[in-house]
Amino acid sequence: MDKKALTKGILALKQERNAVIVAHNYQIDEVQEIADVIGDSFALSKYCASVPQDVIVFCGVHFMAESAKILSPQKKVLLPEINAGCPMADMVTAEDLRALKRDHPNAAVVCYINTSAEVKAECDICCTSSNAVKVIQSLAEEEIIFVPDKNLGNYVAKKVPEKRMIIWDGFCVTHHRVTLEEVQKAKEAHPDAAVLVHPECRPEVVELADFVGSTRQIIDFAAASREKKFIIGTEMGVLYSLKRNNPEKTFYLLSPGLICPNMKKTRLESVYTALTEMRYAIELEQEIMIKAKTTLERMLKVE
Ligand code: CIZ
Ligand code: SF4
Repeated sequence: MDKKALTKGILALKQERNAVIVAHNYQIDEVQEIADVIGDSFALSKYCASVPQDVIVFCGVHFMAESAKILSPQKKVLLPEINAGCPMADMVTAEDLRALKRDHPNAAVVCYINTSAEVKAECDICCTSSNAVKVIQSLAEEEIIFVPDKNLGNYVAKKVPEKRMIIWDGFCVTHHRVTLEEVQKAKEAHPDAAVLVHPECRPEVVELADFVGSTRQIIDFAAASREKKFIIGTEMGVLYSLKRNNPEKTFYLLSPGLICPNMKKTRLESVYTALTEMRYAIELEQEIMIKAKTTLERMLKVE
């Protein structure tokens, strides 16, 4: 089937199945085009919980579809590509975390949203890259376990020096690949462009940025800014919204390495098949789901 036929088929199936399609900011353009809404993982999960449809097609990676399921346990949440995972989320297991908690019994346990439902179930509170500083500031405990992203963890630690942070050694293979030399070169090539980067990048990269934020914050910042040119230090999928929302502005990707292979697994064909075969449905253990929901909901109270 060509793109036109696939799009038509997807729209028809969406009606038939009473489904909503959501796409993460890192998805390929064609998938973002057919989605009902585009956004970051948490905004999409909240959106899924608020709509009347009872089938959710989550175009993203595994932990994101899990979060949607946790917030909408009664709905069918489909992840079109079952092997679309997040290597960073896989860097910490519930068992690893239980061992760390035994070593630090007084610490509050904070997980980045990029974690499995099992890991979330072991934590006190979740955070995103938009609210990590606020979440950690909201905690009474002085000692904080933070999993799994060391770059986000170190970025937050600098902003909350009053806390003692025990940071897991995980990282995003895509953002961590960006080097200091690449930022220096990009700034030399485009001296009049503002540098916007994600906190999953290395500290030396973050250090040279004009603005540090989540995908949503980068998209909002570029729209509100008086600047006309931007160097973008996050996954290339955000260029879709950036260009569409700001046709008069110019965006340069900081590094050609800023591409997440897992996010690119979902194609129009995957969405079509997901709706035809109702696959792959996310199923979670009841107990895990209840505990992980508490972890996510505690974050909502901080926002
Ligand atoms: O929470 C998300 O969607 C991720 C992983 C990144 C971001 O900055 O939006
Ligand atoms: Fe995971 Fe990084 Fe891909 Fe995001 S960009 S899904 S953190 S590997």
